[in-house]
Amino acid sequence: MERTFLAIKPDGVQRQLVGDIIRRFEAKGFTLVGLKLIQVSKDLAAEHYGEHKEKPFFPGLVEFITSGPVVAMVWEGKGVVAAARKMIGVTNPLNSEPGTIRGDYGVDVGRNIIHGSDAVETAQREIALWFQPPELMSWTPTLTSWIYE
Ligand code: D4T
Repeated sequence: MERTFLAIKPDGVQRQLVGDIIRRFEAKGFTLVGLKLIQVSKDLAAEHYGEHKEKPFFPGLVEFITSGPVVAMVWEGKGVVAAARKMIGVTNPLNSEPGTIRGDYGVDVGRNIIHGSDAVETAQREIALWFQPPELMSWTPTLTSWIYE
């Protein structure tokens, strides 16, 4: 079963959106298999956002992501990587559709509330970066047969 990595950024935690965000993914039918509240180190932030190292917004991005608690999560389900990106919205919250997380709650690109892996391979890399294998649970919700045919 496919897995994705999601992280509620410090703005989402400060704005008390954790419960709402988790509720959306639970209600959709996806399964939570990893969850922790962490203070992100500069090293982890730089590694996670390595592809943006040369971008002008990189220092501010690292500063922001390390500025307070982050909720790191792994979610499992059919097509969860692409579905989560749709539920999150596009990078700039002002361009995100209402009904998406960023579309409902965000304004600025540097305060876009949540991260979601952009592809299955990226998800695998990010899950390995943020979680140790024993921190991930493999379990079958009793609702499964009401979500999958
Ligand atoms: P993340 O990776 O946080 O889920 O965001 P996206 O996948 O939607 O977007 P991204 O990788 O292009 O950007 C990573 C991160 O950088 C911030 N950012 C981005 C910023 O502060 N200023 C900018 O101009 C851009 C393009 C927001 C998300």
